[in-house]
Parts: sequence; C-alpha cells; structure tokens
Amino acid sequence: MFGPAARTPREIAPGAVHLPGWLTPEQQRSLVEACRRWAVGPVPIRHTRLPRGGVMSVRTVCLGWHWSPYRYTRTAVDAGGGRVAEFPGWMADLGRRALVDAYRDPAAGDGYTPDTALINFYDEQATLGMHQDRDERSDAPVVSLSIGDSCVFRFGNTEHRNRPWTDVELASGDLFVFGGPSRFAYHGVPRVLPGTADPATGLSRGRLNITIRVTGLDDAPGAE
Ligand SMILES: O=C(O)CCC(=O)C(=O)O
Repeated sequence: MFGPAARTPREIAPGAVHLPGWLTPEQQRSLVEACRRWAVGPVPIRHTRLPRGGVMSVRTVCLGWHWSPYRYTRTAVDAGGGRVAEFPGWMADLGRRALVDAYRDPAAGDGYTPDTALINFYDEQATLGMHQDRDERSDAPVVSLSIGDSCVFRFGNTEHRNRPWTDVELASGDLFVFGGPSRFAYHGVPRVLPGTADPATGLSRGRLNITIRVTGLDDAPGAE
C-alpha cells in the first residue's frame, strides 16, 4: 500500500522505527535488479556457514565489506576469496534519506556514512534467529529495506534473545531503522509469508532484505 496513511512512522521501541511503504515501486524494481547482479558476483550469493557447523537458511551477498561469522573483511574469506562489490554512493544517500524520514528530523542523516550492506534473500522456508548486529565498531543506526514477500520481523530487547519482543509485519517497500537505545536490540525473522509478494517488483517469490550499516572499520595494510 502506498499513500500518506502508509507513510506514518511507527516507533516500535526508542530509536526503532517502522515506516511502511517507504520505497516506491520503481525503487523496489531497481533494487531487485541491482541485487540480482550482485548475487552473481564478484562474490556470489551464498548460504553462510556458522562456526559450529550449521548453515544459515538465508542466502547473503555483501557490498563494501564481506560479513562472515563474526567479522568484516574486504575479501570473501569464506566464499572464494574475491573482493566484494563496492558499496555504492547512491545507497549511502538512500540510507541518509531513510534516517531523515524515519526520525522525522532533517538533520538525522548528517554525518551518516554507511560503508556496507548485507543483502539477504529468504526463500519461503528461510528464517533468521534472534541475534544482535554487533560486528560493527560503530553504534550508527542500521537501515533495513524489505522487498518481495512480507515477513514477521521480531524486534526484541538489548539484554537477551527472549521476550519481551514486538512482532512487526514487514511488507515490500517497508523501511525499518534501529538506532540509539535500540541499536543493539536482538531481532530476527521467524517467518516469511509466502504468496504475499507483488511480482511487479521483479521478485515474485521470496523476500529480499537489505541492511545498510556503518562498520566503523578502516582498511589496514595487509587487511583481508
Ligand atoms: O531480514 C530482516 O528483516 C532482518 C535482517 C537482519 O536481521 C540482519 O541482516 O542482521
């Protein structure tokens, strides 16, 4: 749904805001096209292997920095060794605009310089367990964009992965921002809602989620 009523930010917790219908259909289509290109390479999209032997059900491709449990590197140390695609300047602009709109503050994007994005693709069975985004050396907000099938997004507390939490339905085009006191809240995706995607986005099945982040990292000589 698009229109003024759909664009009212809803604060889920202090610093955590859901803004439905933020991306236009055209923006969603062009993000889907860009993600399809990034999924092919230079580092192909993959199921991330976890240190204890598990494999994540989502498939992930990264921009700017490559995330593997539990660090960022410039090269895909667990996926062929290639250097990840550049984090595009237009995506940094999108991240700044997201903060302005979510926090309803024209200055909210000032000084926000994201340098990575994790792009997750969920098929109809994929889920993401409760976790904190804490491999960044920065407490700058995380900007999350959703396209395709809706999902149940579980937004919890900063102490542990259990209740209290709030379940939010994220639909195609929705923005979710978490920063400030909610930056290190546990969150996850217990369920994708199959059959809810609008094929007009170019994604007729499954769900795409893009999180735009500030790593707070610098390239050091000899960095991977
Ligand atoms: O798919 C989502 O909405 C959340 C993604 C997420 O939690 C993450 O990438 O850390």
